[in-house]
Amino acid sequence: MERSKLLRKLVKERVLLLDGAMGSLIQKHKLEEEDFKGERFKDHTSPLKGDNDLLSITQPDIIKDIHRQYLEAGSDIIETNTFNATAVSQADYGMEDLAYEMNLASAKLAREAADEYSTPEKPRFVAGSMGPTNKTASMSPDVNDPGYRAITFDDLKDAYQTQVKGLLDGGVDMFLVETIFDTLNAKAALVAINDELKARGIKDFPVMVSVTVADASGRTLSGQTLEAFLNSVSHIDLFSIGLNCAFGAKDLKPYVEELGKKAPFYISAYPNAGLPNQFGEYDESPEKMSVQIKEYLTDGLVNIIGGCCGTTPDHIRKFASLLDEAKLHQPVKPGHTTEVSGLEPLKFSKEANFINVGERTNVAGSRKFARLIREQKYEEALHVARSQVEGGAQVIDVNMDDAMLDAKKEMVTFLNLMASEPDIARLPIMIDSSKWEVIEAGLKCVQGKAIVNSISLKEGEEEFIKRAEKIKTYGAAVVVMAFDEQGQADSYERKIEICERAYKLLTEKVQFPPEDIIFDPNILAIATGIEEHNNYAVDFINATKWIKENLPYARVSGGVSNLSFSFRGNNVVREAMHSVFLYHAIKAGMDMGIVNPGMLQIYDDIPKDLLELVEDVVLNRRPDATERLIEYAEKIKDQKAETKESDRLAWR
Ligand code: THG
Repeated sequence: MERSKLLRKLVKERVLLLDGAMGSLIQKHKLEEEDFKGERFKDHTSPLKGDNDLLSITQPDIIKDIHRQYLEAGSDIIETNTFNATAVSQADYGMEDLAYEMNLASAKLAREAADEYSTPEKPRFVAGSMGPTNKTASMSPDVNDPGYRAITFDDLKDAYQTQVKGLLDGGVDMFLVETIFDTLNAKAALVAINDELKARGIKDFPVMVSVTVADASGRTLSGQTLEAFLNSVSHIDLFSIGLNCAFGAKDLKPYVEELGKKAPFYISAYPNAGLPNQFGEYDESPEKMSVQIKEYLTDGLVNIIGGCCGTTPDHIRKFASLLDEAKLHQPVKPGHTTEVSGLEPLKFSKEANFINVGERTNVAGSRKFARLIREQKYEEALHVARSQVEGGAQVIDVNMDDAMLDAKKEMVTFLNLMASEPDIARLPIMIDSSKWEVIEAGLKCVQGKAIVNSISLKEGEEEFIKRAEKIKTYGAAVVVMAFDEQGQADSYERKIEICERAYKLLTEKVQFPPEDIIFDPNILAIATGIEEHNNYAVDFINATKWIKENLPYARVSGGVSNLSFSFRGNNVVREAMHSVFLYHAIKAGMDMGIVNPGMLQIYDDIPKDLLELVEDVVLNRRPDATERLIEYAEKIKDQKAETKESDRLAWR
């Protein structure tokens, strides 16, 4: 049987046993500088003591012996000695060029050891260990320069891909992306795995991910909650998700439990041997630790169990003796709810009703924001983002498309700056650009699950599919505009025709999760004086209803402020138009809207006379509706208007 199939069969039958720590067993050998260097690197200029991953090349017998000890103890899965075997981490030792070879050698050693012990009754597996590296892609190491990053997504991804190649060539059965402290690093690893498997035409290859929490807040070092993290990596059909390192088994337990309640994957846990003692060492005995591990097993929390820092073959042997009492964890059924994330999760649900996306951080939609970006007043630009959060935005739309700006550079700069503000970074990001390269650059900056705004069939099916595949690989939801080769859909028929075609392509050709598709059937300006525009709002509302009834799990969004462009300068009328429109569109199923969160009036508070005029316009109820609303607008000229009357006339 194919090894991946065998693994999937076994995990349904029993809890699988991982191995324990490698480092503490290496330490017992009291290796010195020359042992690390071996014959081959005796002239290497920088010190190599401590480069444990190098030992797979210079001291292979020691590493293989450790693998054997864990296999002897009963491990079903052993991890390769490659936690730091990337060019990124090896740079500390001047060994970055050796990354591929280290992974190859380590994978071979583990493979050979596993094969020695493998029997038909107890097959043994090798997991390619991929650590987080010593750099973090979504945080700045320099407190005075929060937008700075010591490593880019692309560099990390390339380094991981080299690791993946070595591991695959050496014969691993699965990957284990572990001790994740920054989800963006993990996403780079997952993209590397995806790309390499795809290049080799490998279809079914198990991937395990294991996150670590920084402290009792239960968040990662980069600030994400567990659920936000889960949303960031769930686009991949993972073999398992879980936790390692962090605390001892006792303190890790509630987090393992939480993941198990939410994740549609098998659950793994490999805690440290207790909390560190005064010397920073972990020394919980096998007996003591196994009391906790037993609870994991009997409570049905896990499918894969093992040990991290401080655990030994004796720990693993003890765990092995408990497996018969284990109750298997049953992964939750995958749902079809749309879930995105920043540092915190955001779920589209009945309770959430309607999701507000803040429109103000858009250089094309706000003169003030455009000026701040042009003048590089980022501190103040961040205030714009923050005030939207305070005003009730649940997602932040960021758009840097302006002929005067380097949109890609500004997108990266601003997203990195936002990431350093926990009150803003809480929210998922909507990456808004008409340029694909800007979108892709943005996707490489966010650790959360973002929303791409947008793609469409404007440039044909091939380009559409290519972009959708990329977005799926990065793990984002997507806004799909009702736009095709013929242009923008402005009628009901065109809107639903394009959305249906896009839905089919996405779900059938790309296997894009339908719940991550958000259609935007175009909110266009009404009451412009041009008769053909009069039914635009009605068409949008009807198209929304059709989409929600005919395209399962897909969502509907739109840029609400577009609707009232012809009343620029008159915020009273604009707000009333938005409220009336949303009142009807939400009833028809609209899930989300790009809005000015500070400018939403409550429907019931709209003065009765204005309400009637606005309903006439929005619902296209009478031929003179526009004229009548304009008349009213002239009367109540908004004093606080942001834009001048001359602008309004110019627009007309
Ligand atoms: N669909 C999708 N994305 C979109 C849109 C859409 N992104 C951009 C836009 N449309 C939504 N965002 C805005 C932002 C601001 C305004 C309208 C839409 C707006 N701005 C004021 C104006 O022009 O009068 C600017 C006032 C000022 O300068 O402060 O109305 O439809 N997927």
